[in-house]
Amino acid sequence: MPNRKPRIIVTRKLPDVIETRMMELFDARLNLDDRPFTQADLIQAVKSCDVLVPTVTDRIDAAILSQAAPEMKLIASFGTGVDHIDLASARARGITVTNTPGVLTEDTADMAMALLLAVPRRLTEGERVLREGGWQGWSPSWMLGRRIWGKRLGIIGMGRIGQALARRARAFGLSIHYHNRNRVHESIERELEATYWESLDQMLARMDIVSVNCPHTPATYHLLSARRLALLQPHAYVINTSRGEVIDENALTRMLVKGQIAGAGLDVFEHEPAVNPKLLNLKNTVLLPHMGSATIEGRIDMGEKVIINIKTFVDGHTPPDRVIAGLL
Ligand code: 8YV
Repeated sequence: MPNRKPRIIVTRKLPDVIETRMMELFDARLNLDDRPFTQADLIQAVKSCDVLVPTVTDRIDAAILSQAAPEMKLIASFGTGVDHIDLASARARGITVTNTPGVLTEDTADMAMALLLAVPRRLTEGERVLREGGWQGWSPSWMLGRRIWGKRLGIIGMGRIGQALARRARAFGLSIHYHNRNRVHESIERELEATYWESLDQMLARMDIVSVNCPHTPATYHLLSARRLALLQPHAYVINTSRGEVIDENALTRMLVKGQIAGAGLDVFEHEPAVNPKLLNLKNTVLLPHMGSATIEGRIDMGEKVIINIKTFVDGHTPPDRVIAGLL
């Protein structure tokens, strides 16, 4: 790193306290009006900085990385998922990538739990009827949802967020099932009374609610494919707070339209910010605009992690949240 303050470019508006600290520590170029960067803006940025701080809304692909200045040696991403960054190209160009894991676990698990409650209990549907003046008064047979207590929850991806969701779900009387690349430690299984399913197909066929909590990687793209979604029981619900790409959104939508599954709670979509228009008209869906980690505390914690990652890197150490190390 050069013998001057590192030049960092931050692509989106971050909490004031984070931006102030960044200005003190670094030669920081901020995005105060929060206008998303275009591809041309990103190319301009990688040509002129030492460190890029992107978010999930910036697609850092090979074409952009090929324009990076030789000094640009770190992408300190603001967020946990790194599927918006071409990691192989970054590594090959000697660019290290860091993320911000851990600090948004509880917030995201809260959102998954909120969706898990909201869809079967028809929360947003009831609220909409009331606001639109359509409530005729209480009735024993109206607005009936499905009970949460006693149902089977299948968690796909038993990492930090999956486990945090499992803890919440247990308190609501759900039994915990999971599928993961690797079986988690038996002490965790014991604590959560969690049943491991090596076969995702077999788990899907037996769950009442399925929650996606794995990252989007080449291996998990459309993990819930049309074929797998068809294994779900007609009364099953699907929750996704991870990445839209893990589910074949068109196939899911078709099944929801035809009533082949009971409902879905989605905080993420395959082509954000676009949402399959057919989903918008469905009553049995709760749709949120990628709000899983959207708390003030979470955003500040994420910003602090970005700062620590940059600081340790420019000081010549291994950053705590290194996803990949540049090869050169
Ligand atoms: C963040 C997320 O808001 O961290 C992640 O992976 O999905 C979000 O909760 C976003 O990624 C910030 O870049």
